[in-house]
Amino acid sequence: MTTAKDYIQQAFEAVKARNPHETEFLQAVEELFNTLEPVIEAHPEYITENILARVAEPERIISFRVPWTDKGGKVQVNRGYRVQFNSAVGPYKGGLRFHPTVNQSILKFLGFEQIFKNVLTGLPIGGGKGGSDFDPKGKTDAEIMRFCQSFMTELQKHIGPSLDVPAGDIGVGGREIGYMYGQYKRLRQFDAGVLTGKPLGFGGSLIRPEATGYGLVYFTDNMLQANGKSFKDQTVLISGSGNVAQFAVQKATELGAKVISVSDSNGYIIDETGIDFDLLCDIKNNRRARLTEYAAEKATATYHEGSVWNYEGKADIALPCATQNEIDGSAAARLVKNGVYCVAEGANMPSNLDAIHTYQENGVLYGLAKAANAGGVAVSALEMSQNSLRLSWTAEEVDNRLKDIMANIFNTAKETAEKYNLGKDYLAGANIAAFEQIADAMIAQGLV
Ligand code: NDP
Ligand code: 2IT
Repeated sequence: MTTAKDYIQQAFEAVKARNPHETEFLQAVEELFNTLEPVIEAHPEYITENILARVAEPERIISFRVPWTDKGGKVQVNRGYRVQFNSAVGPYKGGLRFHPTVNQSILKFLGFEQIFKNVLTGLPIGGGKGGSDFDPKGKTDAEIMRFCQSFMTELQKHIGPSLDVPAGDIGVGGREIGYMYGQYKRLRQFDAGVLTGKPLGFGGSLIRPEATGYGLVYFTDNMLQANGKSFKDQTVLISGSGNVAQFAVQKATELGAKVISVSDSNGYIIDETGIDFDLLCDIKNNRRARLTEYAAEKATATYHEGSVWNYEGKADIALPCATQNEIDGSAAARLVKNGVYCVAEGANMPSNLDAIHTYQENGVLYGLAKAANAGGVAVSALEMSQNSLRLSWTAEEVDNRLKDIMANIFNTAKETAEKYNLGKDYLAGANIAAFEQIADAMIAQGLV
């Protein structure tokens, strides 16, 4: 009889052999598979059903040409994708990323993680992700609009409110969703539920812009409180300065923390008096400018080139909110050395496998991305509900639902870890709980 351990290893080797160059995807699969031995031991049918091979293969990947004209009238071509990974519990759901680094491996890692994140929310949404290697930086509004229109002209053939519901991610916010929604409507019909993260005037939900950052802080607060701590008077490092980072700054500050950093892909700000949320939002959202402007305008702030994870000062809590693999083993060791006892992930897969290992060896409270940043997609699912009901809920109602969902996710991770005698391993707890639900749903639907 194959043991759970042997099965996991064989299944991972097979995924590697099939996707040899997809390093980010393999990393996400390895991280999940590494935690599954106890649940596969408890469910021998997962081996006979070969569920690991099935769950690691996307149901469908769509890849397409996106031609558009730049402001000089020159014809440009980008590549667009949608990875429809798993629909066992609902329509494919997940963001669109516009960034020059986008490729199939990155979208497969994001789509794979989305399956488990989404089921943790307790809402009926499957896993998907998409995007393009288009670089929005420095583009005019009209260029962004033409790109979004061309992208949606193809994508609309493959999505729908009960089929696949995209949203934002890096490089895609309310402006881009608005342009894509407008094009969808011209080609199809008014169908508010086909995209989430829409502006408020045509079906968007209150609290969706805030949801990932707020949800991250709610999750972390639950994790801290379960361990006799809180945000009060804690020094917090945040990376990134986009949608997720901004609202994490705001909510952590509201709960009594002092957030001393934000960053972008060039450098980082340290502001010992606490990051000024209004100034940050004005620079990033209204002026669409760089963080150097923050340091130029705020006397207490300093700007430093490079990664914020090179910072050598003391801190208590780290909330990475920029991008994948921003924290490696040596950065994680630096955090531990400088007093960080809690890391929770607003970004997707910001910690590489060495970094996770370092947290675990040092007893760092670790809130994995799939659990900690699920607030964004959770409120997206609430936006879908409101669109179906043709109603809008108040900010307070959505925020209260978000708080409940994040508390439930933390409790699920905690209780599952306890059930399998894994102590405070919330990574394993969340992975196991999510995987079990997906595996059982797939098996109950026959050979899918
Ligand atoms: P934004 O585009 O609003 O902001 C992205 C931020 O990350 C910017 O500050 C950007 O800096 C920085 N960044 C991007 N790429 C890199 C890089 N290669 N190195 C260093 N910094 C980088 O995106 P979001 O805030 O929406 O997304 C941030 C993270 O959160 C992503 O990992 C995303 O997948 C994840 N996430 C987002 C959700 C959402 O609802 N939006 C939900 C759940 C997770 P610069 O301006 O220099 O590029
Ligand atoms: O990574 C994510 O969860 C998101 N970018 C949000 C996806 C969504 O559908 O709101």
